[in-house]
Amino acid sequence: MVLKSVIFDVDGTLADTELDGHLWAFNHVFQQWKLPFRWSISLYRELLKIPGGQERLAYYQMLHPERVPLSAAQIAEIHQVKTSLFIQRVRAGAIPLRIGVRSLISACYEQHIPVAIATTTQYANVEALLITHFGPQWRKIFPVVVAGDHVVQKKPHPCVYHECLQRLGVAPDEAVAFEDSAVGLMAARQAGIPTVVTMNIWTYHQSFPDALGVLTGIGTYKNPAFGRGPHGWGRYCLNPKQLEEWLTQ
Ligand code: XBP
Ligand code: MG
Repeated sequence: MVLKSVIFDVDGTLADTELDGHLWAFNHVFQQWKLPFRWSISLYRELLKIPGGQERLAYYQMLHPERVPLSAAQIAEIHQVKTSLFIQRVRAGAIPLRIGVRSLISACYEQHIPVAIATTTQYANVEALLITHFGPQWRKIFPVVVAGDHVVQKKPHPCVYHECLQRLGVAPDEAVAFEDSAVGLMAARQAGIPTVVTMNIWTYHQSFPDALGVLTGIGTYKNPAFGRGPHGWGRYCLNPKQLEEWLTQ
């Protein structure tokens, strides 16, 4: 099987955006709006089960209406402010790429393997992250970006991945997806795409059925990732050749 594309999830996969990005921005805007609560790390871990930041805040309001005396329009406004704070944070360089991401993406670009993005977050957040880390020419490296505000249904619905495959012009089994969460894995697998999970502090406890591999990251030669690939447990530094071998299992 030939590897014709690699599709990356963003939050938790391309970069650890949740703690120092989204959670920081949410608590910042709650303070600005003088709301009587902050989201702790343990609470946010629970709330992350709800895909979509705006949906997440609406869910929290449903649980605690007395704390969140806001209309749907105000929740949407808060989410917009959160997004602009997140973008400021990203542009200030506060959100690095995860280990191994840049080297894998560079290898794909050199080998003319298109890299796509399939994410629940807003397009503006993705654009800020890619401009910051790949410069103004980022669209040459990422010819396809499908974000949460481009689709009607967010993950675990597979439509971001269906849209990616359609724009890339590749079949599901000619691509490999990278995800960090069970929700994201479900979306990619429902689209039929072989998927590698690079888990993190928010998702290590989740189960990842039907994943091509479950690793601590993508890894580099100096800092290999650990986990389970198709051949079993080991240390890995994933590259396009390795992914193509995994596809032909
Ligand atoms: C993760 C999400 C997003 C982010 C917050 O997206 O569920 O909602 O947590 O971003 P993915 P927004 O892992 O698919 O990249 O507030 O823009 O939704
Ligand atoms: Mg994710």
